Amino acid sequence: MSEKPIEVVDNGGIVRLTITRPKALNALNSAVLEALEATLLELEARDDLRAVLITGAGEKAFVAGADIAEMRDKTPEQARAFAQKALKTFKRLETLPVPVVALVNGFCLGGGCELALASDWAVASDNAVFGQPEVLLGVIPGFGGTQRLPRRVGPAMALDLVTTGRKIDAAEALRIGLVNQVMPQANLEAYAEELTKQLGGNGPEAVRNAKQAVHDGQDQDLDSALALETSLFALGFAGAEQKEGMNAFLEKRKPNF
Ligand code: CO8
Repeated sequence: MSEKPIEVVDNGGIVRLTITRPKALNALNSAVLEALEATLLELEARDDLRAVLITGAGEKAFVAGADIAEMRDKTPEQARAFAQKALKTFKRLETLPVPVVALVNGFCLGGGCELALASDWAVASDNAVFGQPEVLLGVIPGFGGTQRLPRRVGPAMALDLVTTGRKIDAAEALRIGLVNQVMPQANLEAYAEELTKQLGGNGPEAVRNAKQAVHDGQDQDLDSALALETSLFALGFAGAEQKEGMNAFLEKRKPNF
């Protein structure tokens, strides 16, 4: 591979990550996963990070899945290690303390769909194609699809997608809640960049706490999750953001976070 597997563009804490393997439709092989993890480790250590956009190079694919050529000859132990490598990396992405937007510019299949599911937002071109086609390869999703997909779209639709392996278009992905927004490819870049900038301009403490409440709350019973929300809500009153946000409202001006 001549290109760097992950291209990083940093615009004052608004970071764009591009998976750069267009000849293989950005399929996730070990090199890509390792580069993504190393990049996320660097991002985690920064205190000026405000938002992340993740996409795939080229106009055809976001990510067309885990690399089938690399997986074909794996033993069960090697397959487990490969899946664990991806799960660890996707978890890092999911738990970044800033909003993560997936810009889905084409095929978003298997591990690609699972990568979008580990992002907070997904915006897609109207020609994007989604699916968890692993059963058609004789396996099941291994990068979180059987767990994050039902959490996003509900168990009935998740079972449909993972057991049929059928592909769905962007309109259906929007209807079932897999993506937040769909638009023509020509408008997508500008929209996703603006959205990421806008999300990055919100108060970072409030955004971090909101993200944690939603993610951590989903795996708890309702009472525990509501208690978590109360703790994070109250925590907000300990920081400068709450004072600035509420003062700005009362003074009829924009807050400066
Ligand atoms: N892995 C490796 N190479 C790929 C992949 C992939 N997932 N997808 C596409 N490519 C390669 C093709 O082999 C081809 O390479 P070459 O030019 O050298 O022949 C190149 O990208 C272009 O692809 P196509 O010629 O196939 O392009 P088309 O426009 O004809 O078709 C498709 C596009 C429909 C996206 C087609 O490429 C396709 O079906 N790809 C595979 C989609 C898929 O099944 N994805 C799921 C993979 S499995 C997975 O992600 C689950 C992970 C579970 C983890 C388990 C841990 C071990």
